[in-house]
Amino acid sequence: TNTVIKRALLSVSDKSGLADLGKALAARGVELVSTGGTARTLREAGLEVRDVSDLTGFPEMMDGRVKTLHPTVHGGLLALRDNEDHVASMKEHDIGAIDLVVVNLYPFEATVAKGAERQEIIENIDIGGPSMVRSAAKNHGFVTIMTDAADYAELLDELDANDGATSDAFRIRMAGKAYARTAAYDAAIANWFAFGDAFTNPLGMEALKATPFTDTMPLAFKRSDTLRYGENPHQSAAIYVPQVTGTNGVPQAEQLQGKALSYNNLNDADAALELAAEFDGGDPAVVIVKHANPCGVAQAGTLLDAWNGALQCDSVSAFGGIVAVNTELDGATAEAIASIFTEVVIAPKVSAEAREIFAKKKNLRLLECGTMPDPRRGGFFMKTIAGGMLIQGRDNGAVTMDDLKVVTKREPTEQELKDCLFAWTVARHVKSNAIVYAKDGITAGIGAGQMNRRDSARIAASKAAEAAQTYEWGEPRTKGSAVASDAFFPFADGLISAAEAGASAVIQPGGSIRDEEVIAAADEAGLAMVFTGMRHFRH
Ligand code: 93A
Repeated sequence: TNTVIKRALLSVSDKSGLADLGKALAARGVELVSTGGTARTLREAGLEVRDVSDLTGFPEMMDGRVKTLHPTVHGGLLALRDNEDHVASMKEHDIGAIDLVVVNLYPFEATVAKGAERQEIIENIDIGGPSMVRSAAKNHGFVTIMTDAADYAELLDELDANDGATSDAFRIRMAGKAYARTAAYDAAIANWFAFGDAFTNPLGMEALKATPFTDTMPLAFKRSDTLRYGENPHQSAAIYVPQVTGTNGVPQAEQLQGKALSYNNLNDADAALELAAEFDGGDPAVVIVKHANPCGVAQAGTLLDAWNGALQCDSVSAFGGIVAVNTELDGATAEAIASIFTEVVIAPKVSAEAREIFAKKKNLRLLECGTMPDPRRGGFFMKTIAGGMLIQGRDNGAVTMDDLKVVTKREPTEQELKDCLFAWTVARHVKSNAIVYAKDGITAGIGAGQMNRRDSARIAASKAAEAAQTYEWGEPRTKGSAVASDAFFPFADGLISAAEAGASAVIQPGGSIRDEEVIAAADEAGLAMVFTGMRHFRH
C-alpha cells in the first residue's frame, strides 16, 4: 500500500538542498514539522513550519540533546497504520502519523577528522537522529526515510509518479540505505572509542598498546572506488578509505594522467610511496618497486643520480616498475624514467616539464600526492585468513644511530654506519626473508621473500654480480657494502655468504640463541656488525 505523504519531519545538520526540498514538499500539500535550526532555515525560505516542540509539548532541552526523543515522534513513526490497536493508541495519546522523515546526522566523522577536542566530538554523537532514522526505516511499509540529499530529486519524482505517495520499492531501498548509514555512523563512533586518533597520530601505537582491541571490530570504511578487477582478472575488487580521519596516501593522490589504477598498481604504488616517505625531507631518493618489493632504491645529490643508482641495482626487474620519489619530479629525471617501460610514477609534486614529458607516454599513470604519509604514524594492518581476520598495529617502530649496538671487535666506520642505516631502512620494506646490500646510498642487491635467509643473501649477491656485468664495473657493488637482515641470522651461513659477497658491515636485530656463533663468524671475516634490537618481519 502506498501512503500519501501528508506530514514530513525534517531534521538535518547538513542543510544543503533543504530549502528547495521544503518548497517542493509544501507545494505538494505536505505539512512540515522540524527541529530548531532546520525550522529556521525553512522559515527563512518563506515556508510555514511546525516546531517539533509544539508536537511533543516539550521544549528542546539540554543543549538540544533532547529534541525528538518522544513518544509523539516515535509513535508517529512506528505505528502500523493497518493495526487497530496501534491506531487506537495513536488516537488515545493524540499521536499524529509522520509519513516522511528527512534526516542527516551530526557530523561526527568530520568532527574527528578536523582534530576537535574530546568534548566537541562527544557532542557530535547524534542520538535523536539515528533513532528517528531507525524507527522510520523499520516502518518502511508506511514511512519514507531519506538520509541522503542526493536522493531528494528522486523522492520528488516518486511523489509525482504516485499521486503524492512513494512506491514500496523506493521505501525499501531508502530503508536499506538508512540502516547502512546508521551502521557506518556507529562503527565510526566505536572505532574512535577503541582507537582514538591512532589512524593519524604517530603516538597512536602507544595508545594502541595500552588499549586492548575491542571484542567486535566494526569497520568504518567507505568505498572510494570500484576497481576493474582484483589481483587477477577473475577477482572483483574495490578500494575503501577510512571515514573517520583525514589520511593521505595513494588513494588520496591526484592522478594527472594515464589509465585507471589497477588493484596491483595501487598495492605497488603504496609499497613504493611508503618506502620513499622514509626519505621525506632528506636528499633526493628514488624507489623502484615490483610486485610490492623494492628492486632498486637510491638517495643522491640529485634525483637523476638517485634514479640511475636505483635502476642499476636491478635493471631487469625495473622493467614495468612502479616508481616513487621523495621530492619534486624534474624534467631530466622524468626523461630518464620515461625511457624505460614504467607502469606508475608517484611524486609529492610533478614539475610542468616532467608533466610534458610523461604526456607522451599515454598509458603511464602519473600521480601527485602532495605530502608524504608519515612512516611513523599509528594505524592498523589487517589480513583475512580462512575463518577470520588478523589485525595488528602498523610496523612503525624505528631505530636511530643511538640505538645501534656494536657487537664485533671492529667498530663500523662512519660511512659503514650510514650504509647500514640506509640498508636497514630499505630492508624493512622488503618481504621476509629480506637481505639488502647497500653502499653510498644505493642498494647494491636486494633479496626478498625467500623461505630461508641464506637464499635471500645469495639472490641479493647474484643481482649485484649481474649488475656489475651489465655495467662493466669490474667488481660488484656488494664489495665494501653494508648488509641488512630484517631478522636475526639464525645460523652463521647467511652472514658468511654476505662476507663472501664482499660486505664489510652488517646490521641486524640480533637475539638469536646462536648470536655468539654469528658474531664469531663476523669477527673472523673482519666484519663490523651492529644490532638494532628491533625486527621488521614483513610477510
Ligand atoms: O542531540 S540529539 O541526539 N537529540 C535529539 O533529540 C535529536 N533530534 C534530532 N540530536 C537530534 N537531532 C539531530 O539534530 C538531527 O539528526 C540533525 O542532525 C540535527 C538537526 O538539528 P537542527 O534542526 O537544530 O539543526
